Amino acid sequence: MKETLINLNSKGDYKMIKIIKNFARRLFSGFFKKRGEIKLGFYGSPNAGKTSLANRICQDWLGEDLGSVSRMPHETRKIQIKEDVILEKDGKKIEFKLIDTPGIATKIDFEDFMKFGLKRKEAQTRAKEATQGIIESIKWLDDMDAVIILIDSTLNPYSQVNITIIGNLVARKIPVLIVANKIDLKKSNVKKVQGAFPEYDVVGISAKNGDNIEEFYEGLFKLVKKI
Ligand SMILES: Nc1nc2c(ncn2[C@@H]2O[C@H](COP(=O)(O)OP(=O)(O)OP(=O)(O)O)[C@@H](O)[C@H]2O)c(=O)[nH]1
Ligand SMILES: [Mg+2]
Repeated sequence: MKETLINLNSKGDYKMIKIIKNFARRLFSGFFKKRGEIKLGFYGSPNAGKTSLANRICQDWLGEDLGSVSRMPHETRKIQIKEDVILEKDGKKIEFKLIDTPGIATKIDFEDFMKFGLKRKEAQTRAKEATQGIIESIKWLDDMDAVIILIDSTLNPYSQVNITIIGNLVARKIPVLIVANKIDLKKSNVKKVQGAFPEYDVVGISAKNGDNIEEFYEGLFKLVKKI
């Protein structure tokens, strides 16, 4: 390699070798990384609508679902991934790897699941899996290129979970788009979500009905530019 041609005697030359090495490393890592694929995570509290939004995107662009949705919290208890999701806007194509994560909660009580009709044993199993799921969600944070945070806009946005997720992403310099979901419901208050996180872009949608989904896609393309 070119490095061998450089005289190794002075400190300046060592510096030069380092620069060339770093340049080569960057160049090659760029070649081997799957080009254009953006790892997009869906994060938020249980029941915020992460899987519903991921399903909507997959339906819009692939014609298939990503995962199951339920009224009962902690429906997603394992990371679920959909690769090769290609979105197109204004002639620009972007390839995503969608990563739907288990809802993050500060407390899990198996008896809450029994209120949804689960038997004690089933409820205990779900609680155990949900706890594992939260650990998995947090572990995956580092792997994301960008993150969509889903917030149920009918609830108080100043939750410990939302504040902690956003704080972690800021620390890791991972770009964030906040989606205030469930705008089809009367109690929805998108302004309150925007007020809680004034430095972030907030898009109000209904993942269930598809309301305002075009604005969401615009926000997503804007988010990608921040990576
Ligand atoms: N009214 C309304 N309900 C919604 C909307 N989006 C999701 N839901 C409902 O909210 C519940 C939870 O939706 P999910 O998509 O499973 O939520 P999640 O964030 O993936 O939940 P976990 O997997 O438990 O973390 C389901 O009953 C959905 O039908 C929406 O825009 N409007
Ligand atoms: Mg889910």
